[in-house]
Formats: sequence, C-alpha cells, structure tokens
Amino acid sequence: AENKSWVLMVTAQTPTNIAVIKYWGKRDESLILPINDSISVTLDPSHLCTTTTVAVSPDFTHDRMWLNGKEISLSGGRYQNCLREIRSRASDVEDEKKGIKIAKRDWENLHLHIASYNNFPTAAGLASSAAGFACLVYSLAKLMNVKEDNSHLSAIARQGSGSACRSLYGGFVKWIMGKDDNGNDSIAVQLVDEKHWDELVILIAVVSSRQKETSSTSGMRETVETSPLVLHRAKEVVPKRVVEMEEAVKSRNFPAFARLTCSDSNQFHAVCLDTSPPIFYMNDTSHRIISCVEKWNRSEGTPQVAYTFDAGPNAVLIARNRKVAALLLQRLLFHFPPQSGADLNSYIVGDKSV
Ligand code: 2P0
Repeated sequence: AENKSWVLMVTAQTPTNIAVIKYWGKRDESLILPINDSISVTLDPSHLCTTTTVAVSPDFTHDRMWLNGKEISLSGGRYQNCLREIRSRASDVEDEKKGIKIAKRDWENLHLHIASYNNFPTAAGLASSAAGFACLVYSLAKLMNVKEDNSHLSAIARQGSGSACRSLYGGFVKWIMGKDDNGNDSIAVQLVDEKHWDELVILIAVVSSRQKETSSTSGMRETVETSPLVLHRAKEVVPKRVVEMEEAVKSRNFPAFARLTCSDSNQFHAVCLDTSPPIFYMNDTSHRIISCVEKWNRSEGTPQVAYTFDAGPNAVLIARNRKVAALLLQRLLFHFPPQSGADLNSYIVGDKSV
C-alpha cells in the first residue's frame, strides 16, 4: 500500500439528548467538569441527529472539517482536545480488501477530513453540540480502532461539549459529575435502555429557530460567578432529585417523572434569572405553553405531560403515551395555530431512541 493512494472512512449517526435534570455550571472550564450530576433522555436518531463521516488518507495534508457543508476551523481547544485524546488511543487498523495497513504509531502523522451534518437548526437551543461532539468522537474511535467502551469515550466527548457525553448511549443516561480533578471519573452511564420506557412520546415545539443570544458556555460561566442560588441548587437540590429521578425512571412512575422534570426546568431558568445580568431563555410563548400544560395536568388530577426548556425558548414536551401525545398536539395546534409570522410554527414529534 506504500505508494498507492487510498482513503479509509467511517460514517456514524448520533441523536441528541434532552436533560430532565439539567447541567448548568462548571467547576473546571477547560476539562468541562460540571458542578452537579445530570440525567437525560436520548432521542430517536431519525429526528434530531448528527451524521458524521470521518476519512483518513496519506494524501491529506492537514486536519479539516465541514459542518453542514461549510468549512469550519478545528483550531479551537475543544476540537483539539477531542482529536488529541482519540489519537492517543488509536490502534493498528487493517483493511485487507483495500490492502491498507495503518500501524498504531502512523496515526500521529496521518490527517483527517471530517464532514458533519445536523438535520435540525444549529445552536437554537436544540442541543446540536451534544449530538455533534458525541458523533465526532464515536466515528473517530471506530476509524482508529479505539478499544475503549462508551463510558470512556464519553469522557472524551465531554471535553468537546458537556452535554455530548450523554449522547453516547440511548435510553435514559446519567452524567456523573465525578470527584477527580483530571475528569477521568466524569462520565456518562446508561440508567435504562431505549426499550425500557417506550410508551413515552417526545414532542418539540419550535418556538424560534433563531440562534440563541447567550451561549450555554458563557451563560453558565456568568451564573456560577454571580448567582447566589446556583450553589444551593447544585449542592442541596440536584443530588436529591437525581436519586428520585433514577427511581422514577426505573419504575416508570410518570407522575414523579413529570413533577421532577418540570421543577428542574423551572429551577434552571430561575437560576438563569438569578444571574447578573439576568439571562432570559424562555419567552412569552414558552410561558404560555407551560401554563397550558400545568392547567391540563391539574384538570386531569395526575400529570399527562412533562415540559422542559433548555438554553432557548423551544418547548420539549414529554407525553405519557401515544394517546396523550395526539391530544397534546391537538391542543397545541388549537392554542398556537401554525401560520406565517406566528409565534410557533413547527412541531417535531418523535419517540425516544429506538
Ligand atoms: C443540559 N444544557 O443539561 C443543559 C440544560 C442547556 C440547558 O448542557 O459549555 O452545550 O459545551 O459544556 O453542553 C448546554 O450546554 O455546554 C446544556 P458546554 P453545553 O442539557
């Protein structure tokens, strides 16, 4: 293979994840170590996901990456950290059919081309960085024959974007904050797989697909620096909620799940409001959706739908089953009829990951 030209490539697809117990605040910015554990649900890959192809060839002269068809710079620390960590774990690769042999030590001098596509709006609070970095790390690990399991890979994806570590598993996933300063124990673990609670239906109401004003990274930095509430949340509230949420998920207890999910979303936004200057991620439409769901849940006597909002105004609504999801969509279409210029004009309905 020495004087023949070749390309070896791998394509992977990774869904995004939605936190039901939120990550907000870092104790180490460069390693991306959080101040509390978080829990998320991974979506069905057919709806919100990233598809990434990674290629290696002796003809490539430097590492390059394209995001949604546009070349982007890989010089940022987050990309560099992920590439370095994966390269250092590469093994021998042999493709007999193509006559390609790459020795472990060759990876240091080979360059990569990376092409990544999101099938949803980037940076609109729909967790594009989560799917993106998880997919990047996973596809590179496959290309370079990295032997480590998903939990070890999650600690690498975490250095690309915190929430990315949770997208390496389907189902419900916990990101354990860890104790070590080096971050080796700040990893994701699967709580239950995608089949465990497959009645749940997740609906995303896209209130705005515009880019958010405050990035999560700078938002959480400002919160940690200025919010008197955030330490109370991280030390007193979240540890108890994480235990209760694990229990609710394992026993498929929807009322407990919904209560915890809604409370945690509201506390995350309260902590944003407690930041100086205050950070507003939700808007009037978001607030109207919350009122609508709260009213419905109260009128039924037991929760039918849980809501959660990330660093943007879009609502993630989790219905207890398909029947409730159909009623929910009907109510949303009645209260927020889609039309041009409307507050809310598209809905994405999907199951949890399959
Ligand atoms: C979460 N979010 O747990 C929380 C809830 C947004 C609100 O994780 O700086 O993009 O890359 O670690 O992961 C968004 O933050 O931030 C996020 P970095 P990330 O899903």
